[in-house]
Amino acid sequence: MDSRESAAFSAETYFATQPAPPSLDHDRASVRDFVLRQTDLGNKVVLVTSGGTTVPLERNMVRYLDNFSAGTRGATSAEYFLKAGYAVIFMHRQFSLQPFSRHYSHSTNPFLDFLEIEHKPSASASALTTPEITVTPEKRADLLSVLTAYKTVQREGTLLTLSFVTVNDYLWLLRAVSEELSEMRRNAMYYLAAAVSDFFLPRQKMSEHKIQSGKGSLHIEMDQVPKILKPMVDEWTREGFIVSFKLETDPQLLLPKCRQALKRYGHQVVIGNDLNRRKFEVVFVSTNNGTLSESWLRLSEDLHTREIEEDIVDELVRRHQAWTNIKQ
Ligand code: 9Z3
Repeated sequence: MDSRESAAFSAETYFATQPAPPSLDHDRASVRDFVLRQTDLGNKVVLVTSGGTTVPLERNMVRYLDNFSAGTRGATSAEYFLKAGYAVIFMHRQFSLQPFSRHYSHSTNPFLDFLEIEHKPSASASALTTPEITVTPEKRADLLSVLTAYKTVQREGTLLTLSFVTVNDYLWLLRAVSEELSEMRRNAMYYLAAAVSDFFLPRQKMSEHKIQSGKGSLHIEMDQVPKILKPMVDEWTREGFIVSFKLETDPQLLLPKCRQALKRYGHQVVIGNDLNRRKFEVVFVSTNNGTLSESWLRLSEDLHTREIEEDIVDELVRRHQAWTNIKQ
């Protein structure tokens, strides 16, 4: 696909021409209530975005382009933020991994595989035995720890889950959530781990029905998705602590692209990750009194049972604390 000729939409033009998702008002209201409640409780709030966005090619969608992301980074980080005492707005791609349930993903650790059926003898000797469900002994400790954390979060009401599918859903929802969360000023953090499409097909150019295959090869010209971090920093978030992720596959490009993003948008941290090394190595790029600072965070070989998100979140909680201590 050739990106040289694609038009650049400003955020303003984007929102003036592309339709809002039907659930937007409902989602905005739930964020407003959540923010009010967390403010009363004195909790800091982090918005975690997670999973990839899609770009539909037809209005009655049969085909779409997708951005790679299982949602591991976002779901895992959300758990560590909750553990650190934050309330979390978890904005994720529908059906991607979620905090807590991610441990029992259907493909890697299907929960049916660690449940057992036990036949307990019934009170009367003549009656049939009653089947009961139990957990395989070697899985009990892990399940108990995940379940305890999950139930605590449910009881305390510190997790709000919202979902998106298309890049259009994502952009509208991100703006609405940011505007609501900006009420918390410096007590809000924005952790943008979702993998967001760079190109999209505006509604006005989309075919109404399924694109037919009879005409040979398919040529689609896509427009550029507006650089949403700009209005996010300048207009929507009012002093919030903003962390974006940069994903590259060419290691030579990673640091230059992180620096460029930080310079262009002026937010607090860019975390760079290489697609193939992202589970054990990331780089934090930020500015310190106007000077660029870069620090690598790596899991050592012997710590492969540890999750790198634990260290990422520790570092961000520390930096966010320093950020909230700055008096304006
Ligand atoms: C990331 O870089 C995430 O860390 C991953 C996580 C998508 C690599 P998984 O969910 O993967 O654990 O499988 N997210 C940001 C990707 C992105 O689209 N960044 C934009 C860019 O690189 C800037 S916002 O241009």
